[in-house]
Formats: sequence, structure tokens, C-alpha cells
Amino acid sequence: METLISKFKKVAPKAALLMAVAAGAALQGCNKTGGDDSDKAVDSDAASAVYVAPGEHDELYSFLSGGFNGQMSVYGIPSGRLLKIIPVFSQFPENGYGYNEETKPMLQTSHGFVPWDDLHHPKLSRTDGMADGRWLFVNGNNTPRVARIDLKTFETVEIMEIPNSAGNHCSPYPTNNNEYVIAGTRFSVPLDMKGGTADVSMEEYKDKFRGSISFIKVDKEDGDMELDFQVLVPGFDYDLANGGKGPSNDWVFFTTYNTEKSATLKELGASQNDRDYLAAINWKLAAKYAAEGKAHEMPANYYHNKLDHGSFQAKSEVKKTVRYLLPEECPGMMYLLPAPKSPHGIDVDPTGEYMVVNGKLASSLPVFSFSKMEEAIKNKDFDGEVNGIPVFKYESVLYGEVKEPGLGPLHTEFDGKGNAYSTMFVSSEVVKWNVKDLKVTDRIPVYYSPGHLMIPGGDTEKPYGKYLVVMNKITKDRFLPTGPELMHSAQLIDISGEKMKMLLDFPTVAEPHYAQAIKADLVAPNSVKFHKLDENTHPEAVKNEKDVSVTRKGKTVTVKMTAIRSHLTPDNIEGIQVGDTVLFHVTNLEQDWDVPHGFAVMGANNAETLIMPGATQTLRWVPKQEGVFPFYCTDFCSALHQEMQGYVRVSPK
Ligand code: CUK
Ligand code: CUA
Repeated sequence: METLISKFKKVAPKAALLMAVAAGAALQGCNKTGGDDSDKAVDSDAASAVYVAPGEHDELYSFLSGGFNGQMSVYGIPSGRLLKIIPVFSQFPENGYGYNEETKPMLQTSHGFVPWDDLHHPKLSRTDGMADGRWLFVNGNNTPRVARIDLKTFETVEIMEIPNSAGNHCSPYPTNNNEYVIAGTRFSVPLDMKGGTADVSMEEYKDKFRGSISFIKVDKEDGDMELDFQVLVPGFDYDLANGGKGPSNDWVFFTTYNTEKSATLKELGASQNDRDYLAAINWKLAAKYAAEGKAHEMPANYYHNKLDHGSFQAKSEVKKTVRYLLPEECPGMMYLLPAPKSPHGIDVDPTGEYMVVNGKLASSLPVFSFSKMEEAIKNKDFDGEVNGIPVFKYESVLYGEVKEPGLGPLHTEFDGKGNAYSTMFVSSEVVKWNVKDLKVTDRIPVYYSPGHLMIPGGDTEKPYGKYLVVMNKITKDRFLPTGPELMHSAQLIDISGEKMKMLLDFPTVAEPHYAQAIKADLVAPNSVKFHKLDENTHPEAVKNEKDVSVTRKGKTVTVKMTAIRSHLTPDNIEGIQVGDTVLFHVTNLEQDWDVPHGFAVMGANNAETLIMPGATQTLRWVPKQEGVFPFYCTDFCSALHQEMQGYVRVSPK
């Protein structure tokens, strides 16, 4: 321990200096020579490698997080075509998500209606460790939430709030058969164990603050999530996580920072400035402890929102308790591996043996060995403990270090051929290295300052090692200037050969963090084309034009309408008064793919809503003035689209 600490101390200032110099150089480079560099970096065959002829389909779907826009975007790879934006945590006027009555409950939380979040990490559901194309799990950082997108409809179908969490960043990580989706808090939270946060001073941090790792059960058939239990971990900050595979299948790993806040100097090996931890949790053992009655229960208050396929309606349920385990009461469940200061991503290679810790401030990339970790557990080869959790000796779990890989490593992915690829935020490059001998074999400049990178299947046991998508934090001169605010960029790199080849730049929808990709034939054949009208169970659906109605009950007027090419029925609505609550329930009678109708009312303080064939959606309107207000279909649906219109009369009270 001693020698390593002094080594870290020696290295740290030098690394910091190098980083500062490189950062300056990188920024200068951006302004001056970015264009030239890009020309050199692009392979001459790049255009044909990404060309998907008009009418042809891409080979892969890729799902890029939208960061602070709270949405997901879907791109075709290799073309970089934008295929869809899927609203998750944000209202989306384009289709009425979060505006119409059916989907509003999706955005309900214990803090009220929160129509925004900071979405960082998508993860595809898995079968035997491989992406299966059924669901996509994503996290909301800000108001801690985990959502599930159904890839049959590319819709958000479930959002669950996470209690005892603040900044749901190391999330969501499905285990290899979706037994659990695991979600860790970023900020530690003061807990009074009575539900909600305790009013404690920061001086009490060490004793009163805890982190939480949530274990969310996923139903094998329909994917429904349920918070099974939490592990209340020491009060570090938790950054990122990843699950094991193969031999390490039962484990999940978390990088931590700010560990000195919750530990004494002695516990940190007298090195509080140089070390944080990689935390390892045996999720199978945790589940066993929880099942065997080791779990306690405390009050909680969190929303669980689900969209029903048949009725198109979302419902919120408020949960009032949560079960939790304390690691100090569960031997063998949790361990700490000393890691370089403030590590970012933790990535496990396809064999499940190597854990790469991306220490963004360190000059080398440590690679830990799972078999050495098992050995150290067997031999009780520990170096102290934190809150009753054993800490390994660095040497006893280290496989080796990649020396001077670049500056500012953030994330690593794998190609399944024994190579790893790491992003270097500060030196602005992707670095390829060999997992076995830890030697750097190639590097390619990217534009600029990459965060995550993604190889399709690169986080599974069998990566599809043909492409790499790197997502950049800084764009500068990559696209035509658009004022101070620029789109972020993703770049597609060919990794099929020995040397990486730059193929394509494309702008992304807001800031992508992580992404996932999957072969199109695992998703496309299951895609729903339209909803069957006779299976529509919406209580206000009208399946025949002659059944439309306008009815009043007190101050509420219910309008049951239909839309079909090319009219809205009824198209003249009378009998509404100022201050009424009007509910327009519009059923789209079409039974054809890609014939949605839209619906909007002049001056209605709401968005429009888009109604897919066979579906029913509802807009709520409280008219504030008398008059005659037009309404119309917003989606150009036929040659007579413009004629899809009508009037609603609002009379004085
Ligand atoms: S984080 Cu964004 S670059 Cu939230 Cu996964 Cu590393
Ligand atoms: Cu219906 Cu335009």
C-alpha cells in the first residue's frame, strides 16, 4: 500500500500538469486545425462504408441518450440517419407525450409533475448476457427515476421513482437475464430510516449519510419493474456501475468518489487524497439475504407509473415502504477495491475476468482481475475495512496497468477480439489497447473531448466488433456554426481492422452520454405497425363514427370523437361554457400503418396530440373566453388533410 500511495502522489501533479497543457492545446487545435485533421483522419472508402442507398435499411439500431433533454434518440448505423426521438422524462409536443391525459401520469413523482430529467444511460434488456431487443432501460439522474421503453412500440411504458436516492447516475444496469435492474445513487443522502431524508448537519456526514443501491426486479414476461430491496452502502458518492459476466456474473461493480467524506484517514490507508474505491457487490448473495429475511423495512414515498397497452392510459401507484439490507450485516456481499482518485467508468471485459477502472485523473488505467479478487476473498487478504466492508490490497486484486494510455480516460468498451477501446477526454482520442498484455496498439483523434463510446454489444459477452460510436462533449467546428449553442456530435469509427478508421460525423439530439446498439433483425420484425381497433380498451373510445357524443356532467364536458381520412366527427361542437373542463377523447379509426391524425384547438393551453391508428388520446381544455374556436388535424394525412377541421363554440357562463 505504502509504495503505491507514494507512486500515486508522485504521478498526480505531473498528470494534472500534462492535462492542463493538453487541454489548452486541444482547445487551440479545435479553433485552428480541426478541419484539416478531420480530412486526414477519414479513410478514403468512408463514404461507401456508411452509404445506405435510398429505400434500404441500416444494419443496426442505435439508441443514444439525450442527456439533459430527457429523451432517447434512435439512429440507424452505419448511415447515422435519425430514425426517432422517444420521449421518456420530457414532455414532447410532437406526439403529445406528457401533454395528453393518457401519458401525463408517467411524469408524476413524489415532487409533483416533473416533465424533464437528465437521461444518461440506456441499457438493453438481456437474455443469457446478450441484448435481446425487448426493452431498453434508461435512467433519470435529476429526479431519481428508471424508465423502461418497449421496443415493440418504441414507447416509454414504465417509469419508477427511486427512493433514498439523489442523482440516479450509476444506473440502470440489467443483470444477464434481467433478474435485476440495478440503480445506484450519485449523492449520498441523509437517512433517518423513517422514510425521507433526515435533517442532519454536514458534520454528521460520516455517520448519517448513506448511498443506496436499488435492486429492481423485472418480470420475465411483460418486463414490469418492481423495487425488491436496496443495499444502503457507505456514504461515498457513486459514479458508474457495470455488471459482471461469465465467472463474475453474480457481481456488479461501482466506482466511487468523495470517499474521504465518510471514512477516517486510517480507513483510507492515510491517503485520503489519492484513493477512492471500486465497490463490488454480489447481487445474487444480496438477493439471497433479502429472501432469507435479512432485510429491514422503512417507510418510503415513491411513484411507479405504468402505461397500459390496451387502453393507452398510464396509471400512477404510490409505494409506501422499501426493504433494505445493511452490508455490515451481510458478510461476503460487498467489498472495496482501492482505485485511483475519482474514477469514472467501470467496464468489465467480455470474458468477465477483467475490470477496467477509468481513473480520469490518473496516468495509467488499472485493470483488476476477478479471479484474483476471488482468491483474495478466500485468503481474507484484506487491508482494513470501511463501515465493516473489507478493503482489498491494491496489489492483490490488480491484474496490471495500461501505462500512459492518454489523458483523462472516461470509458472503455470491448470488441470481443481481445481489444479494449478507451476514451481520453483531455487528449481527445480513442485509444485501442490489448486486454491481455495491456499494450496500446492504436489511437485515433476524435472531435472533441469524448465521453462515452459504444461498440454494439460491447458491454456483453459477444460484442459485434465492427463499429464504434464515440460521443463527444465538445463540437466546435464540426458543423456549420449555429450561434453559441451547437449540437453535440457522434462519430462512427470502423474497428474491423487493425487500425481504427474514421467514417462519419453526425449531430446528436442534445448531449448523448451512453448508447446501445443492436442488430436490426432482433428488433424490426417485432415492431408494431398499428393498434387493432377492436383491442382498444380505452373507456372513452368510440369505434364507429355514429357513436360519437358530447355529454355534460356538472362542469365537465366529455367529447367522444373519431378521426379518419378526412374528417373529425363531430365537427361542430356546441354547448360549452367558459370555465368548463372539456375532454376531447379522439379515437383514430384507421387500420393502416403510418396514418396518424393529430388534434389541436386554437388557443388551448396545451400541445396537440398525435393519435396512432386504432388508439384513443385525450386533450383537456378549460376555455377562458367565449367565442368560436377552430380545431384541426395537425398531421398531413391525405389530400384532404386540410379539410379535417371543425369548430367549437364557447358560450358565456
Ligand atoms: S457519464 Cu456522461 S460521459 Cu453520466 Cu455515463 Cu461518463
Ligand atoms: Cu388527419 Cu390530417
